[in-house]
Amino acid sequence: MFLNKNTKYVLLCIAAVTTLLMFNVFQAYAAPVQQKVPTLVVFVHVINDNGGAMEASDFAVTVTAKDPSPAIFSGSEIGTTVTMKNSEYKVTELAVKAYKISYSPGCSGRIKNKEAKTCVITNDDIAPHLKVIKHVINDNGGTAKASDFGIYVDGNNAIPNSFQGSEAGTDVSIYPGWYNVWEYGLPGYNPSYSIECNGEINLGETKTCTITNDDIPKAELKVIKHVINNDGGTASSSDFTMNVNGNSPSQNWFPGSESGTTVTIYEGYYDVWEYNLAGYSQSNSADCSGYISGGEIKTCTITNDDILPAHLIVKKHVINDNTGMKKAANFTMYLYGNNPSTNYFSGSEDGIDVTIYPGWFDVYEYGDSQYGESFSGDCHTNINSGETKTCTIINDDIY
Ligand SMILES: [Ca+2]
Ligand SMILES: [Ca+2]
Ligand SMILES: [Ca+2]
Ligand SMILES: [Ca+2]
Repeated sequence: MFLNKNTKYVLLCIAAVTTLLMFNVFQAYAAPVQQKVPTLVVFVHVINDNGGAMEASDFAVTVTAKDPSPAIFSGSEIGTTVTMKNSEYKVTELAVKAYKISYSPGCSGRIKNKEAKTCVITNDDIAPHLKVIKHVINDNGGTAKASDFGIYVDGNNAIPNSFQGSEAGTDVSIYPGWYNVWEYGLPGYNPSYSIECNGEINLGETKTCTITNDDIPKAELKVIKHVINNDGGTASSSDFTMNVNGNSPSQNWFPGSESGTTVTIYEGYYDVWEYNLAGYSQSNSADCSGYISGGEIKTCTITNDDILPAHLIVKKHVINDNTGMKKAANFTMYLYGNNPSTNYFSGSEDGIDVTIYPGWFDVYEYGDSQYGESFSGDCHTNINSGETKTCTIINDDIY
């Protein structure tokens, strides 16, 4: 191989530089330069076990020391390495709403050269807190207690979400978001909800819901059933069944009573009914329907007066002057009217006396094709109390 002088020199130089570089690389791996400045690794840890959504990078960290680098930075769960000079140091985090900050011991103190320390900042989300108070006012004779009311909380992971009311209040843990507190009311109590019984609750917030139930004064309704039997009637007051409709009456079906039956009832519209009996007229006093206020006392009297019945004489007259052979009893009579004593019977030349109550009536018969049929007297008309009317149906044989 032939090399001139210049070429040899260049190769020598390359070899020298290469050797130097290799030596340096080897040095770098084999014996790194000893750490001289103090180092601090800052970990920012976030616990979101109550519905929080912040991340480590949402927290700003400041390091106070001599020449810290970096001095201000966003938090990191994997840690941020900060160098500084031999000095007192302190790590602080900018407070974030609804997170509780805690610092590990390494977050402040003194750091010397060659020292490496660790600081852990923990940020725990603060659960929203809902307090539910049940308040009962019994200033009108009510006897219910707070615990008689069942309370329910609709919301984000509310615990407990159903419980008995308490005057001292019940603490409910809940995640942030919309919520609503409600109860099963009791009859006789007016509920009212405070403003914080529904709405939105945020991390770290405390809200108080008070449900107040005020007893409603009751009213009294006296129901008197009066029966007048001056026309042969025999029913007594207890033969009539009374019915009270309204706001939770203490009883709504009961037998009538001349001395009266007292029904307690809550404020509101009401009415009193009865099952009337045939043969009695019915009249209700003014307070048998309307509106009753708390504390009011009203009396309803339903009077039933026996009605003097009427008499309807139904006669059947048969004329057999051709070849007819039938008698009155061969014809069947029937009638429609107000509660007649009979409505289906055999014809009679003497007449059948039917007791009937006032009102419209109609008398008919089952005819016969051999006989013509005519009505005389009162067979389709009105009858009054105590009146007597006669209806005659005449049948004349045709052939
Ligand atoms: Ca938490
Ligand atoms: Ca009250
Ligand atoms: Ca009468
Ligand atoms: Ca004839």
